[in-house]
Amino acid sequence: MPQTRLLHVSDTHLGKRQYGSDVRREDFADAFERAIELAVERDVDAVIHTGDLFDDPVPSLPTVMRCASALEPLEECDIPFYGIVGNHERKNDEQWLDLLRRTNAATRLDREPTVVNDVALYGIDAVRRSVWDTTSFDLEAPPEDVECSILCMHELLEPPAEGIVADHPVEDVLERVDVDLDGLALGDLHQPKSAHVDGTDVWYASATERCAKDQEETGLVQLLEIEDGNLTRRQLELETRPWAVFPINFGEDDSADHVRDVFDRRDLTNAVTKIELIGERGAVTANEVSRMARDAGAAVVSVDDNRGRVELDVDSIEAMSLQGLDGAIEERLADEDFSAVALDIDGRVREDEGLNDTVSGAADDLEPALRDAQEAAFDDVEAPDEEIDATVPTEGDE
Ligand SMILES: [Mn+2]
Repeated sequence: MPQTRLLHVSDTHLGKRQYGSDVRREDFADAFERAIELAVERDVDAVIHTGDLFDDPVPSLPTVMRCASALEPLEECDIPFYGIVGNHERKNDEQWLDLLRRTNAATRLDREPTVVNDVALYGIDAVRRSVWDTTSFDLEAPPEDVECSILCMHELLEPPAEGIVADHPVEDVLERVDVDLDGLALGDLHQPKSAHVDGTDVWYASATERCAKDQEETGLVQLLEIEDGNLTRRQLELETRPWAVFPINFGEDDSADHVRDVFDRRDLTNAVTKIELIGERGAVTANEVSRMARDAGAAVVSVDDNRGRVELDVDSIEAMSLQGLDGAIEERLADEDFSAVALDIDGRVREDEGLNDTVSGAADDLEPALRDAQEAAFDDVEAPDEEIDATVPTEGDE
């Protein structure tokens, strides 16, 4: 069998207007176009996309059109584009990928193998936390001449994800999948992390653009080469806009000159410039700092003004009895006429019983209880047949 080459792209977040900027929306589209150019240049056999193609479940028409045009070079070169649905773009019925599929620009991977040469590709869309334990990970067995099986998912699995960002152990997936996987190609973590677990290569491609100030290792795609069932991976860098992330510390008497001095020591040319103002409140406003950063050549500016924050007196908080606080809350709740489900949710949130610590994750966790309560409350009314989408994508939520 000849060598099979796949380009693994993920988390392109098309349509994201980072910091309210149309420049950034263009940047996300440009990065995706560069990834597609790379696929054509390297003449790969297929592109795989592991979710969050779009930033939003309802991308604007221009965003969908831009995506469709970006995919055109692949069609011209007969390179298929295979994808799964991520948590940011997930809708309850038909997915945007389905629309692209209708135009033959994209194909959704699923639990049946999609065979490229001697490689079987599978895909499982992002799974809501509330149904993780009951979701089937059964895959249809690959044809006999397949030498390598790769599953695409959009989940935060540990390893390679670590600590509080991880949602599930990767073993949970590897044990529940009944096909012997050579590779688990992941999206959702915007960092190029990898691990080798029980004979399976597990890795995140990273995002194609930087979605948050702390995501330094982005603008990457992974080139997979498979020969005689052996999978190797090379990281390729996309050209993306530079960032300048720094604080400006103000003393009481610091004026605009102080800001100019700081800018003189940095190159803001065409950069996404993310500035945190700290120290004393003074005469210079955040708006003035923004304007000066633009004058210094920055393409996009975002300023967080955290000056004048009072330090918390930790000792005084520890002096308060937490038990006492809970008691006070219980008493106050008893005075209110809350429904059973509201009280239950309050309890779960306050007792921190393993709820996901992102807004969308916690919403997923709480959704079944809310749905039951809604059904009970509207018993005699015909229940709406569409699913409630309680997920609220937030800035910095992957
Ligand atoms: Mn993402």
